Amino acid sequence: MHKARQSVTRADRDETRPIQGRRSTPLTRNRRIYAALLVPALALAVAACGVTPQTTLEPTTEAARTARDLLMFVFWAMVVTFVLVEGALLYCLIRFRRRSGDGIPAQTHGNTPLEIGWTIAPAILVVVIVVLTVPAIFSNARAASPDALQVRAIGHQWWFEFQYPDIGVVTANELHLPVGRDVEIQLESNDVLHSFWVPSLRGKLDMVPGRDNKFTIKPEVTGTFPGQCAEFCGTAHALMKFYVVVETQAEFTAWAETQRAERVPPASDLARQGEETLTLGGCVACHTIRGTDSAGILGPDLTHIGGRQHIAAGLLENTPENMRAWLSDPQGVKPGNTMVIPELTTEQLDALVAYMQGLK
Ligand code: HEC
Ligand SMILES: [Cu+2]
Repeated sequence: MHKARQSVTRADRDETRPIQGRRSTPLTRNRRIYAALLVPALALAVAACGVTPQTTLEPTTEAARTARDLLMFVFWAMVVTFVLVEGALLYCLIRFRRRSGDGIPAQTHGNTPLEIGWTIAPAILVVVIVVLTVPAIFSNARAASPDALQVRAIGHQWWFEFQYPDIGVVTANELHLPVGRDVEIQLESNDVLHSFWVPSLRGKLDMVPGRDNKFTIKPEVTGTFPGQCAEFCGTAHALMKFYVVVETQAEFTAWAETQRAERVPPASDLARQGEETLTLGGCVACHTIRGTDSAGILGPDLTHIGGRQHIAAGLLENTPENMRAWLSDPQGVKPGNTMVIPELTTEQLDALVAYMQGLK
């Protein structure tokens, strides 16, 4: 059985040999050059985008710094190991290469000091990594201070719900936090596995249905930090993003005050028409807009959607054009998402867009 398989492989290899041996034509050579250039070009493009990049290398909290420092230690240890090992290899290849006239070299078997050396050296390195990692794990898992702000973050296919039980706020896809205060985030899921990840604030942690996962974040600088679901959760997983807005205590208090209130009543006839369309368009079945008949819980709370920077879980900036695009064709904008609505007329779209923008 084993033998048979081997002979097949050898036959295959023989067949492909003439093809592999062919000289590369100018065309394939050019292609290879393009392919080689593509990698740095892509890296540049990736590096160029994003004002506050979604990267673990720019930590803004103690927890994120601890993780970055560990990463850098392991990285440099790896670089040194690589250079030493590859250097030794290259040295041996060149220094001891076969020269013309050389006979068969002296045959040796094993070298006890060398073997002990290259077993102990990596073992020491691993021990050092463990000694650095264990305290980092404990410090990252520290309990929140008793006055910590409590947040429930709930993963839905494919958006994030945020509840602040102590201050009576419910919102989605944009988590506001005050700077300089412990926040205890309780991670939950409404359906499947998700993962909460804001690289500049701390490492990821899974949102597991029926399981009580939580961690503490203490934001140190104000700003807007991008986050992303980091556990494959279905069709629109890659488009399940969110933002964390870290602001001063005063800004946070004002924001929370606005969020607690019922919706701002429509300020124009067009917007009033928009509110009436909530029933015709079926929005009431899935969305809550406090102060109206809309009390659905399948989609994000829209009571203050007009004040959010993005829509569709961080996918689009919240502009009238994008809101219109979203309401005209939610499946086209975010394939697979669970918002299904009847086709709306131009008048209904105008009215709904005006209404949504007014829900500050
Ligand atoms: C079948 C349930 C359902 C219906 C009906 C529905 N929606 Fe949605 N809606 C959702 C879900 C689920 C999302 C989240 C989509 C995502 O990002 O994956 C959503 C997202 C949105 C968002 C973006 C919210 C955010 O924070 O990103 C807006 C705005 C919105 N819906 C408006 C409407 C309007 C207006 C109607 C009525 C014309 C409507 N929806 C009808 C389920 C629904
Ligand atoms: Cu996901």
